[in-house]
Amino acid sequence: MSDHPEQLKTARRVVRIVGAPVDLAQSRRGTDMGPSALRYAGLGPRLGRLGYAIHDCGNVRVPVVEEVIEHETRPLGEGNAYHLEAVAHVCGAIYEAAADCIGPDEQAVFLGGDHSISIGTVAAMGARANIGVLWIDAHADFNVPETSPSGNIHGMPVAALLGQGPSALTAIGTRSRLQPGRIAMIGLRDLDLHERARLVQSGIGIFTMTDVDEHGIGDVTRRALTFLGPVDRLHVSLDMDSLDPEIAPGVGTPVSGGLTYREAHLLMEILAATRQVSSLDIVEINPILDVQNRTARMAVDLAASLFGQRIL
Ligand SMILES: [Mn+2]
Repeated sequence: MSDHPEQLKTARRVVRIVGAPVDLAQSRRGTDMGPSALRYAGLGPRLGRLGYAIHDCGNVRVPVVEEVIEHETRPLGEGNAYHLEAVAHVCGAIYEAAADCIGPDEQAVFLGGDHSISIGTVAAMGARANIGVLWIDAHADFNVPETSPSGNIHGMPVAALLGQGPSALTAIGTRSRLQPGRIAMIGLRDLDLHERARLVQSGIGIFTMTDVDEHGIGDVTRRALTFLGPVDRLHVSLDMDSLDPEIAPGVGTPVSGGLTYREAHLLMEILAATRQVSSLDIVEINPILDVQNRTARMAVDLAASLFGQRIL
């Protein structure tokens, strides 16, 4: 695949990069190194070659877990959510950073970090436009503390964005509460028991790996866009565990049977063709578990496809 700078003939569009080195919301250490892995894999220059003006806003300040534990009075907040106070604080900081750093007509790439960061990123992008969210993930991330088997908040962001779960999380970005009909999930294949029951009744668009097998990723992606209906902008929340672990081994919660390399690129290309994509989260990369930064390099390839790189 070659880059096509001539695709963007109008004034150079701006892409802001915001890093959120968070590993507080899951139990395997290492996702805090995701922003470094993605920058090292050349994310900025790669998007720059597509004709964008790239500005890196740096990282949001995130405490390390040792620091959090030292000051924490209750590790399990509101029943069953580890490091709730610290995660809520960080998500609020991500929300503020997105609001401060990203101009009204600019695009953004948020570098996780575990998937809790999306509580801040989606709320921030939703505050400025009527957005549709594509949640590309092996998991639904739709737990609340009462249903979560682990108490890890990276399994709760979608619920929080819909106003369900601990008030510390649902308070972030309340001005722009997302509706379930504005979220479509693609790639699901591993749901917790009680989460599944909640999800079925939620009104969220659900497209599992079975749908991908049965209808193909092209059809599934178009159905997901139809489900979202008319929106001003699209936010893509890309959990790298949506991909098959064979091609993306550096994630904390790998599940076999994920999207292939070609499926993932076609998904991105179809979304790019809408010309509505305003923002992207790249989350759950764990460089400690990765093989020579393969997962971050894969993510950079996918980001390029989402931001308009095409074969022809
Ligand atoms: Mn996730």
